[in-house]
Amino acid sequence: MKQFFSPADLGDLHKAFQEALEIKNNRYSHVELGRNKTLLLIFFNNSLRTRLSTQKAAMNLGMNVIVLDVNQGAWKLETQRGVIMDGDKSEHLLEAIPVMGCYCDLIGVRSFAQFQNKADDYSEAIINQFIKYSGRPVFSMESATVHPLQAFADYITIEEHKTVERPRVVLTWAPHPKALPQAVPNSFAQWMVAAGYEVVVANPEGYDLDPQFTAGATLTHDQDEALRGAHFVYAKNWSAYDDPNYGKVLSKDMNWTVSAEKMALTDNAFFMHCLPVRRGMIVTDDVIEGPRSLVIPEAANREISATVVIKRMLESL
Ligand code: AN0
Ligand code: CP
Repeated sequence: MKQFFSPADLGDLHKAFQEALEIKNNRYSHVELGRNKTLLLIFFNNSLRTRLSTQKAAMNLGMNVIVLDVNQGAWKLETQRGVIMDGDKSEHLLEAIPVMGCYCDLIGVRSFAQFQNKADDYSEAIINQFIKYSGRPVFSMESATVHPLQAFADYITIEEHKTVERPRVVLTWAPHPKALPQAVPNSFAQWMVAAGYEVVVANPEGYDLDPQFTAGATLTHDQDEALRGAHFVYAKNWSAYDDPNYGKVLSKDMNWTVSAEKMALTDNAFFMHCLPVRRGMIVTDDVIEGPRSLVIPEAANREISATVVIKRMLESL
């Protein structure tokens, strides 16, 4: 595997789940695979889970790991070509990327949508430059439009907890004070459809996601209707995708907060969220702390999804 963005990169998802279970059972079983190999993790944005779980995954595989927080200690990077660099940016991404590629065998990149130019964001302009100019296999650690390590961990978590063959999995928008990317919901919808589940996406008007990611899901603006009969409820905020409001916050409607009353509409559903989560906005304390909350198992499975992905990349070096 040379790159990791979508479920198609993993091939058969059920096989990937079996591989994940084997790794979870013995996470050091491939500790020789990464000997004398180096993983470089580049963060343009903050992270707790991705930073820790991806480092741990690489250590499970015997790799060396270098972590670079681009905005803390590195030179400020220009990302646009053709500009006169007379401002505060000392180095261009087009030199920085091949230099970084010299020091490692694999690269993970976190670079959120910038909400300045939708075409740049949706063409994954930043991470595609890493693919083009680093000479190394590259995986997304949440790039502009996708968060596949999260969606793979969520898929593993649902397979572990489902009690029916084809669960009803509901992705619901919930309110948040700041503009957030569409990457997590895009990938979640895409992976859950690929897994063959009954997928419902519920959001207020104006918050419809890019149809390329929701194809195969049922779309609704009625959260209560979506929640009826749900086996898994996945809450997430995202900003508007449609023009002319791309990247904007259009609503903070607290009627969309996932509460015990909302969960009572479901078929005793599990509650899921990728974290970090804002309590009282996205979800109430009782729901996230309750016995049906899977937020910690999801986070734990980030180590497992990352181990499978890095293992597959090492195998194809
Ligand atoms: C980010 C997002 O919504 O994409 C990261 C989630 C994994 N969340 C925040 O910035 C709060
Ligand atoms: N879920 C997730 O990716 O969290 P971080 O932003 O903390 O890495």
